[in-house]
Amino acid sequence: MKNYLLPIVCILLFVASVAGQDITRLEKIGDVASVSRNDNSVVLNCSDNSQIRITLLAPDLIRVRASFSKQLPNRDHSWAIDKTSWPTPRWNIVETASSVSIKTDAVEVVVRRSPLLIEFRDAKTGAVINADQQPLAYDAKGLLKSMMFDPDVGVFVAASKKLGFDEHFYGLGEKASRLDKRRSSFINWNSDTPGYVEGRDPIYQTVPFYLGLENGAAYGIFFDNSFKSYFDFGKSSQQRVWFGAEGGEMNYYFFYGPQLPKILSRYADLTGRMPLPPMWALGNQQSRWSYYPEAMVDEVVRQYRQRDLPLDVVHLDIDYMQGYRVFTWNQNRFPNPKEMITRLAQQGVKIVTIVDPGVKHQPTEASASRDPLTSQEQSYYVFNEGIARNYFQKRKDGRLFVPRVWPGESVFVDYTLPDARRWWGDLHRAYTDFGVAGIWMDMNEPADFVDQSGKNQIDVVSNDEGDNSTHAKNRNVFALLMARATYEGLERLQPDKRPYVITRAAYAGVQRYATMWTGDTNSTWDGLSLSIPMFQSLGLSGQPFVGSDVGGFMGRGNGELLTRSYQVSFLAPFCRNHKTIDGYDQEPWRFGKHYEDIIRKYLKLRYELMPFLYTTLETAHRTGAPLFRPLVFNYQDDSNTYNLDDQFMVGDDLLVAPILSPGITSRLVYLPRGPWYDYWTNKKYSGGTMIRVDAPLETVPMFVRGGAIIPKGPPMNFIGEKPAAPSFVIFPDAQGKSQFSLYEDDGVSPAYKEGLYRRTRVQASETSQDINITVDAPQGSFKTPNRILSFLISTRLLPRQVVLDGRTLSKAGQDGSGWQKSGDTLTVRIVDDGKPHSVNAK
Ligand code: MIG
Repeated sequence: MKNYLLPIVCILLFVASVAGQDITRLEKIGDVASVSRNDNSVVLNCSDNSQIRITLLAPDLIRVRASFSKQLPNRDHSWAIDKTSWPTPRWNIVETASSVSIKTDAVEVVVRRSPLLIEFRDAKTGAVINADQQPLAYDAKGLLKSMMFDPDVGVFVAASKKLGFDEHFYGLGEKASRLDKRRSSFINWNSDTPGYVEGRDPIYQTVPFYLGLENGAAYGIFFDNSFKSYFDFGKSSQQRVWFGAEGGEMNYYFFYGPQLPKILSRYADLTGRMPLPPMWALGNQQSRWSYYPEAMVDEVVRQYRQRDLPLDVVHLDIDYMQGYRVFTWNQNRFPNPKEMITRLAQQGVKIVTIVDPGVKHQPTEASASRDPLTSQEQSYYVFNEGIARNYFQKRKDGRLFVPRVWPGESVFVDYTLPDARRWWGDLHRAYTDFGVAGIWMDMNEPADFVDQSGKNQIDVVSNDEGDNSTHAKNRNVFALLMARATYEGLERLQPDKRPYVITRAAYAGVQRYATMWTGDTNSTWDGLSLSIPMFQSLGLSGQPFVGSDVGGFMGRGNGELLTRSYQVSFLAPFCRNHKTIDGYDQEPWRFGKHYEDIIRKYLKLRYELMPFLYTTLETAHRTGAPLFRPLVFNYQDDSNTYNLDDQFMVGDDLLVAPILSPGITSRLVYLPRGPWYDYWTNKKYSGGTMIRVDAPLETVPMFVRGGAIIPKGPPMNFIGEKPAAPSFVIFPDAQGKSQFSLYEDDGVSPAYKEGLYRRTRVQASETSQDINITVDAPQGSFKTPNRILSFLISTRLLPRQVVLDGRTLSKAGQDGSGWQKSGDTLTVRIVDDGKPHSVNAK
């Protein structure tokens, strides 16, 4: 019962506080009094001494920064921004008596002088994309002070935009809400919210970035402000969208598409790209709070292997440590981590350890051994070092800040200090020395058992690049900086390996350092259903590597729920079954063979689709396009997709419509313009319509886009078990054409950044007379050993001959090449020697 009441109370409190914020009563910025310009920006000096700087970063990226009743400060710092210097785009400015027009090749910013209203238009068509509903405003009279987290620190700032009659809203990071955020409002204040349900807000992360879509044209707004922030998409008023924060600057970036992928790509330019994690991060993962001792870990792995279930990673939750002391190991439970990890490695299994920010508060004079296996009961090296170096957070009055978390009384590192970040990163040798492969960061909202609202931390000071600011500003970036410390530490400790970091809390930009999971979900059908819009929204907010505890974290699941849950997560980037300490066991076999057999089918399919998933992951790294995405990302001209969040796409080519309630064995599926092919039966649909399909427990409805070529690999128990030998399954579009560019690299090292990858474009075209397949010369310097590439196409054609590079291909060549027609499927095998090839079958 407890679990249910808490969220309800919170929702009520939340509704009350937002209603209390009538932003129309705030002081509006003055009129434009004068205009000055420099190389890439325009400064509007206002009648009330306020200033607005409009900076043209790219044709489609405009920054708006304002200060109220004072000059813009020189200090301009953000933890989120990755790229600060941009080549000046072509632009011009035209001033009239009533307005100022600033125009790039893509966007025209029209500023009305009085009242000061900013409008963004499409530079080519003149169409208004986004317009102020009232001038930028601030709380000059302190009207909102009573509801603010720290009224002594900030002044509320707000921007308001006209709400389009048919405008849809996406993004905003991790929110327990549906895909389209229209007529909803949200707060950003990183919070530990176990057992959250739909509507609970805020939860763990803050990504103050949203997308608007109306009349087929999309834009984005990133309000880069780490204070407690508010977004209202037409909830408090039908006229208005507004966003604001309890301090800091009015500072936002406007992105113009009109296509969503272009906005996501620009957002990745600005806030950074997700580096490629190791390929095995896409492998199946298993966790539990907590697996110990060592023999238990061995047993889990043994079960996996014996049951022929693929597995790449086992996670160790907080009980591997000595009394929850981070960077230590409990010697009774894990007497020899290195030996255990080596043993598991022989079975293809990697270990990821959890790390919390709370360092046990353990003042002692004695010096402690830095050996993470030596008892730290008398004296704890992490605490001692952090104290000696003055890296822990303090209150304003100079006292050490002592929150309570898992170790009991604890301290937190001031991650805004570069030296402290370096120290924290280097501490991870306690794991990497033993072969730990990745770090799972928890509790970094930061949670504090004394008081989860943050009040206990209100006067905690962070260095913040010399700003010495307090919690009101720093809470939401705490996890981002912890992730940075961890990622950079792993990079230094293991320069030849890609870091793998998972985080619970975050701020915008976190994708540069960490992947994420959605925290403490419920083992319920509602929880499962909610995971889809959450993954989709995260993907639209610059975080492409996402996942949820498969089966749900809290409560008691069942075989059907677990199976359906795998039918969602088998294509999520992060696929990890995890369960709370007192929850019912839910490893894939726990509900009996019937369910286990179905789960096995999906885990195996995930591994077979690995070449496709990995290629899609690399696309996300390079372009910001998420793997797990809503249909609107690819079909934004199709209004049927605008609030579709019970089905999803993976990359451009797979569409999945999972079952999200018990006892259901068929469902409606919307297929956008086609053709589409049923993955299981190959049945062809023309698309642009709703279909009903069967979905017995063993089948998740899944479709392939006509025009795709899906690369598949051999079945594997773990990533890298077998050499890649891609087989390409061809799904022609309406013109009979299809194509794919397969991405490959060594899967583990950062050498891909230096061009050590291989990109192989394959194309196919089918007519009633013949089939042509081409393999282009690969790009990149990664070499694969000679191997067989297979092409599979379902076709009526019964070829009399197949020609490879102008020569007849025998049915079974000695080098493994050949072709065959069996049933409807034509299979052609060619030797991949890294050269271009062409095949004609007729
Ligand atoms: O206060 O480490 O979300 O995955 O198992 C709970 C114990 C702390 C919360 C994480 C969960 C993890 C648990 N942690």
